[in-house]
Amino acid sequence: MIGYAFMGRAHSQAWRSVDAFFDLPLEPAMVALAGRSAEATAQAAEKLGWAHAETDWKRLIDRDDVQIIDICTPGDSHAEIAIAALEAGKHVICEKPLANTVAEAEAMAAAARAAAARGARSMVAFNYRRVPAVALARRWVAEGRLGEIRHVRAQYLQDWIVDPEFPLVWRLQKDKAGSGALGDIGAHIIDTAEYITGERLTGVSALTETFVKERPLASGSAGLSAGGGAGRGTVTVDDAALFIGRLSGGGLASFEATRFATGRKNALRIEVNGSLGSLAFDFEAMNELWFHDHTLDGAEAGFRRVLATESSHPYVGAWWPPGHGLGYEHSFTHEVKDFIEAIAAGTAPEPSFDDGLRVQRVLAAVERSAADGSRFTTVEGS
Ligand code: SOE
Repeated sequence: MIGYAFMGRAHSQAWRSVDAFFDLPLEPAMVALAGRSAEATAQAAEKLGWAHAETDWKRLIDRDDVQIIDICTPGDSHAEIAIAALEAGKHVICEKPLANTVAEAEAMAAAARAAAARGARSMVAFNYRRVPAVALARRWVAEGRLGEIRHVRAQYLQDWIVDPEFPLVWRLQKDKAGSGALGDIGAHIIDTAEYITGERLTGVSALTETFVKERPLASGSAGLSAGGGAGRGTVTVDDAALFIGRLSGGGLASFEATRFATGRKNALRIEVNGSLGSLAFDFEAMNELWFHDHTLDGAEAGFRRVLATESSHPYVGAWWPPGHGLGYEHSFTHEVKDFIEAIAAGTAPEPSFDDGLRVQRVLAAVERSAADGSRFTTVEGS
């Protein structure tokens, strides 16, 4: 694994737990962790359960006892690492978004297709697909229980940078992260909407905004973009992105990705309205899926709460009895479980790098639309 911050910790928890809860055809070994600082990486390897620590990620690719490369770094290094690993015949799981640009994502997807021909598997870590309630929503839509999809209403609401004195961390720097809320959390709702509906976004119209233009430099940041006063730097990414879109099945969709929804901590919300019914999910109540069956008599219909904790629900049978619930970390365990099974079966894991490339193209379309602004119609007298 490369990187040991938030995503590295979540992935380590997944690699540590997956074999204890699922019957796998292959047992993962946590061989080596790569990071930039020798001391910090050694400490992280010890704490997170990795046998060795390396300060050069290329060494992981050279090791014969490493068959999988797990990329948990900021987006500016995804392409270089993934392409090198795939060309060396390693299986690759890469954090989202796939890359910082469409060009990088295209190169990664091409390398993944070439590597697949040689038996090397690859996956993008859009973990919310593996929340049982989200996978259940996908199952019900695929079974036709919603009928024709008319609307998707998706939000991903956070508030961790509402304080203007929150420092200029890498997620707020375009050269590291590629974009702001759009690529970080907007990518999740794009993938989740396409996963649940099985449809594709064919066009978008967008607005983006950066509310806080400069922030204190993060500790240890050197030579950041100027523009701020002493010890301050310019924010080079969006704080919020709102966009509407057309779905390939003819429906309409709306998306809101923001880090300024004061009071909302990690509220990935999606509602799907179909001709036969609707689904609604909120990650802040991640074990619940709300379902309205429009085929019932109006006198008794309405949204009802399904607790997605039955053993018949996706993934849940490996864990606890009904009603005990799962958490954020379980979605990562589920994704490495599916990845290992695909490797063993010689099948293509989902979401693929091509799926990740499709999300990257939607992100780029949103940025083009927001930059263009030509369709934004001002209100007379405003
Ligand atoms: C920050 O917005 C973040 O950590 C995202 O990068 C993750 O993908 C998401 O799961 C939680 O929020």
